[in-house]
Amino acid sequence: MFEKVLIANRGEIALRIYRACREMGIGTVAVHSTEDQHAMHVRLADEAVCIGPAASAESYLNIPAILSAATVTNTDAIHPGVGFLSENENFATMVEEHGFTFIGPSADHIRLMGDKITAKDAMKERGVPVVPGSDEAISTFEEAKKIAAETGYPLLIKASGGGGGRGMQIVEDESRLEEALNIAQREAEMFFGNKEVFIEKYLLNPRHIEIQILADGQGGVIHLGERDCSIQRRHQKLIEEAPSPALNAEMREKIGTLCVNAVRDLGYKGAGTLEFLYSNGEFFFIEMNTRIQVEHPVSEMITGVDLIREQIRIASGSKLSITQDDIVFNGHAIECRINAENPRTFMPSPGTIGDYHIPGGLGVRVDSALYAGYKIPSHYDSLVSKLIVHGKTRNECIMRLNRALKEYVISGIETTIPLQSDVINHADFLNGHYNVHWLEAYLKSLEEAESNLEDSAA
Ligand code: MV4
Repeated sequence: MFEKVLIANRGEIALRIYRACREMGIGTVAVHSTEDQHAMHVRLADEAVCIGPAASAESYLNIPAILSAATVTNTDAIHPGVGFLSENENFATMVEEHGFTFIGPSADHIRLMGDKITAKDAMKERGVPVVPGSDEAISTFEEAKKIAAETGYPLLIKASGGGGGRGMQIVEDESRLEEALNIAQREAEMFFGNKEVFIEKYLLNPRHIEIQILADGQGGVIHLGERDCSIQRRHQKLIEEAPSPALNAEMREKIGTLCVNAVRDLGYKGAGTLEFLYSNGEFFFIEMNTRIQVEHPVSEMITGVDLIREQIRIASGSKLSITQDDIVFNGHAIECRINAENPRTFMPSPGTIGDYHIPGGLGVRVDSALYAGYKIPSHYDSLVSKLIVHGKTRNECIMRLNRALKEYVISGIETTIPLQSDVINHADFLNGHYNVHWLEAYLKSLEEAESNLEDSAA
């Protein structure tokens, strides 16, 4: 096992990794920007190294500075966390070339999944259902028309180098196809430096359901069920839950087994997530994330498996200590991503935390690097806390989440807590009747109600 791990990240995920290392008796090295000198991840870690100025490009994305920090501290392994360098194949390669262990999959698997066309092909070949569309990049209008004749309209043009919703074009009919193809290709080149685009049938009101897997690279592969992440705005998740209100045990077992077999055949190693669109009772693979995810705690809460600990064990060469039969799904978990943002406009709201009180009690978990007096920098992601609640049933979980959101005091900044309170008490959420468009439609209905009020006042 490693003696020392460098955590190449900040905020709540850096603390999450620190906690796993501590419990495993592994020393920790924090890296930080000048702006983050007083951050909690720096205060907790055994050692800390400043790797550059506030701008991420010069600090948390600064590969030479991070490798130097690993060298001077005699680090064994590097955990990239989420975002930043976590899915950068070049970073994974450099880490290994410098004699450190990358806590994550191989650079080859990161590359394979980073390209959405090769990712889909790899999964389709291995029996995982994918969205109908082009199996290869589309370059000409003629090719696009041919695929459109098979998929029908509406269809979606996506960038192969994209993901997370950037650079997509919805096409309603053939009159718009040529122009949309040109726009998509130009944007793909501009945003991702890869002009390859592909076509999919546009699914109208899908849920976003993802499957968590763990693979040791030695034949041991398990799934930890699904997470329903459909409550999103502009591709930013706000609430995630497990299990999904849309699935039963039989459906979970079926899709989970398909994922496990594909991932084993790929020779994949580490934690990973297969993202699906779920529509009319069917799963369609769209992307695979080759990192741990922000919402991993909901899977931990219902399985009792420490996913970060498993990532570290796998990277150190251990086989999985658990088999699929050891995974027992227990109760229900919901995560609220609490952002330092206005709860209606989502404008960032950085600032200094005044009073700070975290909720507690049975089934309540807070993953956060906040503390009273902490100054939230404006340079980074606005996620400041994750409130994760577990209950025996979905209903118990929602009741508990209600009281935990009410207990949580974060003064000095605006947060998304009021919106999350409203959403979890909405009839649609209570019934589990939502899809990826629900939140935007809800926000729009709030705006319309407001403008009607203004009209009647005038
Ligand atoms: C789709 C889709 C409908 N049909 N693909 C957006 C983000 C990226 N991960 C995939 N996305 C979508 N792909 C087909 N063929 C609808 C979306 C989509 C979406 C997906 C997941 C979560 C939220 C979303 C919001 C809008 C659109």
